Amino acid sequence: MAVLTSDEVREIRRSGRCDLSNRRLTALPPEIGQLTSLQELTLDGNQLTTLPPEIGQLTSLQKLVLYRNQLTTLPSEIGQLTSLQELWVGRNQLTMLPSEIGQLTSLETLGLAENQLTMLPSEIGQLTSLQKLFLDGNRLIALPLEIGQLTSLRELTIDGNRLIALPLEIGQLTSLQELRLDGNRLTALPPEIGQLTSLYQLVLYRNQLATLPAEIGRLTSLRELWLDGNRLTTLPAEIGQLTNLRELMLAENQLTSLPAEIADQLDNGLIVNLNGNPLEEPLPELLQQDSRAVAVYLRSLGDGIAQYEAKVLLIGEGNVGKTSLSAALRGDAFVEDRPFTHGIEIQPIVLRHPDAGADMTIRVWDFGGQEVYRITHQFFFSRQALYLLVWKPREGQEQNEVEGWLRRIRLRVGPDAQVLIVATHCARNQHPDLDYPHLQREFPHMLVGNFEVDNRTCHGIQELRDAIAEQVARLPQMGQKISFRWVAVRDEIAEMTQMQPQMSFLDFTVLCQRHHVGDDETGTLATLMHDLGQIIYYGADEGLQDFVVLNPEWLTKAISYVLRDDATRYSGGVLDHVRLREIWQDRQDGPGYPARYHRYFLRLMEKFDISYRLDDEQSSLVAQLVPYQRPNLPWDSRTPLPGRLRRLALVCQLGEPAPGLMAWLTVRHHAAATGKHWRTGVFLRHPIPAYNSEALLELTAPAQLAVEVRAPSPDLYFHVLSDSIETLIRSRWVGLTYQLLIPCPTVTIDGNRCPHLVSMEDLLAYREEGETRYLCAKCRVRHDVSVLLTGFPVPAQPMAAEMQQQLVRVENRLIRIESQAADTAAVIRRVLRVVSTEVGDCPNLFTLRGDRQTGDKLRQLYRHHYRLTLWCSQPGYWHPWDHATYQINPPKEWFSKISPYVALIVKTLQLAVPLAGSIAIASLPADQVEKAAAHLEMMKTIVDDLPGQPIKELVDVDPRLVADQITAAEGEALRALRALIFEHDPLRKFGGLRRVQAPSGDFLWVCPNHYTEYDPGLPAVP
Ligand SMILES: Nc1nc2c(ncn2[C@@H]2O[C@H](COP(=O)(O)OP(=O)(O)OP(=O)(O)O)[C@@H](O)[C@H]2O)c(=O)[nH]1
Ligand SMILES: [Mg+2]
Ligand SMILES: [Zn+2]
Ligand SMILES: [Zn+2]
Repeated sequence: MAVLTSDEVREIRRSGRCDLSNRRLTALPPEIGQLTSLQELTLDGNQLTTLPPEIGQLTSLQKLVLYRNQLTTLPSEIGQLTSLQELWVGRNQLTMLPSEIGQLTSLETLGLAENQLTMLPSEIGQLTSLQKLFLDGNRLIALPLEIGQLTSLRELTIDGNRLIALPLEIGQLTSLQELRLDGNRLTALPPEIGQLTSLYQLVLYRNQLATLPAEIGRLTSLRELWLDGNRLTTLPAEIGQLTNLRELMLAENQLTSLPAEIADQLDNGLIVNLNGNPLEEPLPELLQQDSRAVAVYLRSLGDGIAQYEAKVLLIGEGNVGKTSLSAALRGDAFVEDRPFTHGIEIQPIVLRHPDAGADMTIRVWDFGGQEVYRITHQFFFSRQALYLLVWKPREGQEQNEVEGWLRRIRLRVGPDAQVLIVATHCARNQHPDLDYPHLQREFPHMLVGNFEVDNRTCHGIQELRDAIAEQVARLPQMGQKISFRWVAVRDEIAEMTQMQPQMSFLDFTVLCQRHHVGDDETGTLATLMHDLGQIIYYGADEGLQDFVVLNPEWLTKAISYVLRDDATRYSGGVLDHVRLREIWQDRQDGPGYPARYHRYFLRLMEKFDISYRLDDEQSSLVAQLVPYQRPNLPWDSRTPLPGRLRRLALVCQLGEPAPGLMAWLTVRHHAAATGKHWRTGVFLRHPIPAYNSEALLELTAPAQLAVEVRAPSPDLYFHVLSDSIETLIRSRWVGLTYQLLIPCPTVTIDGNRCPHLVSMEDLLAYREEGETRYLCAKCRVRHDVSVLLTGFPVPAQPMAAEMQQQLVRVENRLIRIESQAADTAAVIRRVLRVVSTEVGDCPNLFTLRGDRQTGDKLRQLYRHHYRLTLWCSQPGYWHPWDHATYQINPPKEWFSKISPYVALIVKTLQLAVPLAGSIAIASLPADQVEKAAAHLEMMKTIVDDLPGQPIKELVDVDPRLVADQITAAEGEALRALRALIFEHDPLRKFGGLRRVQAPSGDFLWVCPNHYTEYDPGLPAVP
């Protein structure tokens, strides 16, 4: 045979195997038929367009691999290969199969992926030994009914075809364990799907399913159900019968709620992904808490009743007639010379629902319009409410005034806030001058009406009332069901707020019990009421967990007294705690606040990012009151960069000024405080000295925030800060648009910087396209794109190589150590960030070691007893936390399942735990480093024994190369780990590890020692 040497032929005869892969063969010689003893023939990766009929003579053939060729058909003689067990014809150009394929009755595996099949012959049904059938990436529109005869089938993969329906006969495949149908055009599933009781994985994402049949509930072996990207609006209650379900993927559907029947599964750790669904309140808030909170809520709906309630907010300048309007809407008499409103007054009115035949209770929030209330009142601008923007037509600037308020609403609530504009003091036939069409253009989705009223004569009031009724009736929560017990709690609290503005959590629990709200529900309800702005309660805070503020306005008023305190302002924002009595207790202008609350208030101010405690614990810094004057700084953007440092700079261009931004940043980053802060800026130093990183944050214009970081390796701190700014904007000002720009680094002759800014997006596009240089349009200097983005001239190089070079050059040992520490931290941060978006409710850093009793037989350990220890993930101080140790005896399969994640963690921990001898870069005390290293070493011993690929390239990770997503295998492994931890720790105590949010927005699991950095408890107040 021409393609084989005689030696090869001899060898083939001897072994029964022939491997001709990747030989560029365009045809097989007919002589192939003479190799009748051949059992295995591999022709992978050639250019075959047909097979000779003689192939049929290879009657001993058990495995035939034709993967990656150009076959358009298979010869009918293929049917003679009756010993064939595996046939792989993936990635060819088959448009049809010969009917003789049905004669391959020994066939167990048939791989036909990525061909151009539009239909299958009915004879396929004769392959009764078939266990695995791969048909992904073809053009199948339908499956033959005979598919139902493949009763040995365990795995069926048909993703990426054009199926619009499944035959009912699919129900006969009762051995099927995995069924993959993603990327088809299915609009419904046949009820017969319920007969697939061996199924454990059902993949249906990216189809057009609008409903699921109730019979899905019979798939009691099912562990994973993937339904992302369909058109589901509801789930059948029967989904609750899938008691083995571990993962329910529902992202990007049209779901507004979940069936109460899945509450138990949620309690047992079912992972539900509901991103991108139009969920009803309060599900989004509850999903932020955790899945058990969702379970509590779903169960509470058992006694739910429809609620017809809404919130209407009256806002506008002082003295324009808001309180008078509120009175007129209620039908109360007009009052001349009304006093100012202090704080907020809440009054109910009842309006008829325009078509539901029910009365709606509307709580009207009347805000005091004086300037001093502005900062604190914006906390109460809630979504899901109707805004009445009240103004008084006079000479002058009203148009600006109205626009200003619309902006303020949009900033806090977002561009889809609903606003009615109401002009007061308008007698009949008197029409104020307001350019409403212009406002409609400026705020396209916000304005729902423009009214003119007179509160004295009640002109226009009835029309306004009707318009309010019509608008609130459209709010999404109108008519929604809520447990009547929960409603009773909420109503009782609303009643008592004027008399009693706060209570202990214990009293809150008692109140709940009175309305039959059980202990299991109380925490969830309290947190939910907090999220919805009805009370203030921080259940996870050591100092505040026992303090419930029933009347939020009572608290914000106390805070505004501090913000208006002249003495604090004169002392540069430093609030001496001794003064608190004066500020809060001994008020001339109204009732004061008893001293016993002062510690709570101070702690709440910290929670609101208004102040932080200074080192002496005797005073706090109120960041909104720091001096305007910028102090002397170690450097600013004009200072030349010392040779051993690199810089990264960024300008965040805001759509409009964000009041309080700098103050909030100052408080959030107080761990990095240097004592240099002013009204429009702050100078920070990273708290870990080894990183030697400094940062200047400054508002260079009211809506322009400049950030510059200087360090041997600035990447870590730069990203921590820019992430923190983005997190802050997204959580505080949903309606604020912003753009990230990179300043041109050219220094002009006069020592200033070139003022040109280039968008980060553009630079990233440059980099993606492989453009290394960027030409500044202003100063005409070319800059290295990579320097602008990363601070380093060379595009991403594996860190080890970079270190090696530096070792050779040994310029300055210190620089090497500093940049290594910070780079390492940057890698770890990115990995953990990505991981925690996959699984947020469970610590995810861990080590495994063999149990001591059998410690001498390390080699066989992985079959028996292990200890799994979770780690504290405090940045820079990663360490094992012995109290979170679980004794586990998982089956072998579990190890192969989690090994992709184990590999990721070992790689990450190798960076976190410095090798012996380079302790200088560790922030942990030496003994702890040793311990951490010992944990890791033991983990590596186990990992080496694991089935699967060994973990090779361990250290060479570059921070800039860490993917922003983990792989599907890593994700699956991570979820398997989570399931095991939950199994061993049903109360989810994690040995005292607690979840906190760092200023950067990252969620971390930290040990009690590190927890105090995030939650220092109540301050001592004189
Ligand atoms: N003629 C006339 N007088 C009005 C009208 N609305 C309010 N007033 C008077 O204007 C004054 C201010 O009205 P308020 O309702 O207290 O104004 P406000 O917006 O609540 O003021 P703040 O609480 O300070 O924000 C009062 O003396 C009212 O009597 C109106 O439509 N026509
Ligand atoms: Mg008022
Ligand atoms: Zn320039
Ligand atoms: Zn710790």
